[in-house]
Amino acid sequence: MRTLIAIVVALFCLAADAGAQVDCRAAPCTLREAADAAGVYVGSAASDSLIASDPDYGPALAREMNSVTHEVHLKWDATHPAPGVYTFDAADALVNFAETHGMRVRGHTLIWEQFLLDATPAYVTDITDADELRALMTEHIQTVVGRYRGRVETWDVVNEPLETGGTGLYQNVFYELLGPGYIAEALRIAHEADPDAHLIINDVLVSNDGPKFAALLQLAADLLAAGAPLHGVGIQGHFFLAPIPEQLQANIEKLVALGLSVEITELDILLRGPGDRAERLARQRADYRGVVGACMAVAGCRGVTTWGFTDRYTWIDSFLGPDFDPLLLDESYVAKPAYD
Ligand code: 9MR
Repeated sequence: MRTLIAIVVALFCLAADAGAQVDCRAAPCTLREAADAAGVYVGSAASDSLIASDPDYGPALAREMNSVTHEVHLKWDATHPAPGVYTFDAADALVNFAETHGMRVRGHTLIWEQFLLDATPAYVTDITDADELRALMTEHIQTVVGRYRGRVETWDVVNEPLETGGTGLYQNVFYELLGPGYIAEALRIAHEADPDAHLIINDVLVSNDGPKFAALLQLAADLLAAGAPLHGVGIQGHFFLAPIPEQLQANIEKLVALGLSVEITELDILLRGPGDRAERLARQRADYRGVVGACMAVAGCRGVTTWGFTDRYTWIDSFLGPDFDPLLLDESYVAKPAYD
């Protein structure tokens, strides 16, 4: 009898422990623990090759994040570099890592074609026939989404559908040959390939109340009115200029009012402006707080993904130069003020 009671007590304690929640106000916790406790995603762009080459990278990623996004290896030029040729080793490696560590995967991205910076190979942009492009787009989305059916939770189906500095649809090869309906078509193909996947469009420079946000809101409303399977919108959040727009929360609310989810998908905030490093770090901290606070204030905002997590590896180094240190951990994986 005593043994039976001991077993029952032990089982009760185990169950109670499994259900215990971290209280991050009572004691320091990781970002991931804080996000788990709040029921939101905190994620990062990441690379399988850095997991392999830097022994500190993978453990820090899994410790701090409950979500991950391939920075380059799910893009068209990586998965489908030539007609009929698919390469998934690098993409698979990060998906496997995420599954091993219980992390969500955001699939970035199926369609992204722009003049300056994109991921679409020339064999696609050189196409001049609409039927040929439609068939190729269909094959690409079916193959990539189908491969990760049930494993990639969210897809950035079309990345940056709007002109970077304008309000019209970006006049890329998909728009030119298939017309503005290419976005709804891409969403439908992705939905067929994985009916449970969360499908979003994702754009940049849409955090203030300028005309580009109005265009994004209209695009989302038009897609819903057309019956397209659009479930959410990503606000990238590459912030080059201070301060963080005060309208961010209102923009999130307007998208949520359409019945869509929102997530901040590519956050990085440059160290910039006057003052010494400590002052700039404090400003960066306030700006991170502003963005995360805007998301957390709206129930339909699912979480925040930063575009990298350590200043050791950031695309800003090659885009703008070194020392902008836009992320949450420094080059030695030590938490910066913004981490709080
Ligand atoms: O950070 C990414 C960089 O390493 C790649 O070379 C580049 C092209 O694939 O894409 C960068 O990520 C972009 C993202 O996919 C879409 N929004 C803008 C990001 C920064 O350019």
